[in-house]
Amino acid sequence: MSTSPLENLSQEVTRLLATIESFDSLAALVDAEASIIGKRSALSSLQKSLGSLDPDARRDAGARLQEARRLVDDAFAKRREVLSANARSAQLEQDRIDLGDVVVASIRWPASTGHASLVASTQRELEDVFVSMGFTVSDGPEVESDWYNFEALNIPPAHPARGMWDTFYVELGEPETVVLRTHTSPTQIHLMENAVSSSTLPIHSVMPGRCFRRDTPDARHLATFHQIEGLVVDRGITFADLAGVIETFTRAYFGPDISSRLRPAYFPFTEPSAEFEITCTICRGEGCRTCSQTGWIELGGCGVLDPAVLSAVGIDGEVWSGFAFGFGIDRCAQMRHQIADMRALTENDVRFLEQFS
Ligand code: FA5
Repeated sequence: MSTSPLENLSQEVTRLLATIESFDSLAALVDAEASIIGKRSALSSLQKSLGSLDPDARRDAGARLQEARRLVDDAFAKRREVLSANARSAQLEQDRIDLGDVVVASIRWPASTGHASLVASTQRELEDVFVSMGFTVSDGPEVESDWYNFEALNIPPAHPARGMWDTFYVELGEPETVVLRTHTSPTQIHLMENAVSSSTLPIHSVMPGRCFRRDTPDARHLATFHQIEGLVVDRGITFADLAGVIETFTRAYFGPDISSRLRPAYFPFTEPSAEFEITCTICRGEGCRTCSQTGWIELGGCGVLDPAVLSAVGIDGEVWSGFAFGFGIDRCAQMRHQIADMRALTENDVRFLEQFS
C-alpha cells in the first residue's frame, strides 16, 4: 500500500514553525529564507511530489499543502517583522545622541572663563604672607556706628582728626551716627572686645576689607577701596616688633629690591605713629605723576596702640601692649604690578583684566 507524500505534513509544519521562532537575528532569518519558504524548502519538495497523485488526491493534497504553506509563510513574515523592529530599535539606541552633549559641544566658550580680580587676588596674597607670619584672618562690618569708626579709636565728635577721613554717612537713626567705615581700624575694636569677653588675649590678626571715603578718584585714590588692618596685642610689645613685622612683610611681598621707610605721622589711636612708604615702583624712585614726583608711595599707617584705646575696650594697658597697622590693598596691588593709575582697577577694561588672569 503506497503512503501519501503528505503523511508527515503536520510534523513538518510544527518543525518549521519552531525553527522560524528560534531565529533571533534578522540577518540569520533572511539567510534561511530559501530553505524555509523558498524553492529549497521542504514544502516546495512536497509540492513537486504531488505530481504522482491522481487528480482528486492531488487536488486534496494541494489544498492541504497550500494551507500548510500559508501557516509557514505567515509565521515567517511575522517573525521577520518582529526581528526588523528589534533591529531598528537596536540601531536607534546605538545612534542615540544626548542633546545635552550636543549643546555643550556646540557652544563656543570664551577662551578665558574669568578669574578673581586683581584686588581679590592681592588680598589673598597679603593674607597668605601674614598667615605665614603667624597672624589669623578676621572680618568686620562695612557699616559701622560712629563709636566704632571714630570714638573708640580716640576720635571724639568735633575732634579735628575727623577731617582726615571724609565720611559717607548712612541715613539711619540719629544724624551722623552710622557710617560706611572709612578704614578697617574699627575691626580692631571688635576684635579686642571679643577677646576680652572670651578671655582669648593675646591677639595676632589681620583684617582685610572694603572701605569708603568721599575722596575724589585720582592716580592713587578711589572712593571705594580696600585696606588690610593688622593688630597685635600681647605682653611686652614695642615699636621694634612693629618695625620688624613691616620689614618682613615688605621683603616677602615686594622682594628684597624694594626700599621701605617709616616716617613719623599722627593717628589719634596710636602713639608713636608712622606712615609706611616704599620706593615708587613705577619710576623706581626717580619721581613721576603717580608718586607726585616724590619717588615714594605711602602704603599705610601704623603705630603702637594708644593706652586710651586699650582702656576703652577694657584691656589693662599695664599688662598688655600692642601695635596696629592699616595698609591699602589697592595701593599694594598698584605698586606690585606697576599700575600708573589706580582707577584702572575699577574700569573693567578686559585688556587690563586679562593681564592678571
Ligand atoms: C588709616 O586709614 C589708618 N586707619 C591706618 C592705621 C591703622 C594707622 C592702624 C595706625 C594704626 P590712612 O588714611 O593713611 O590711614 O590710610 C591708610 C592707607 O589706606 C593709605 O596709605 C592708602 O594706602 C590707603 N588709602 C587711603 N585712602 C585711600 C583711597 N581713597 N583710595 C585708595 N587707597 C586709600
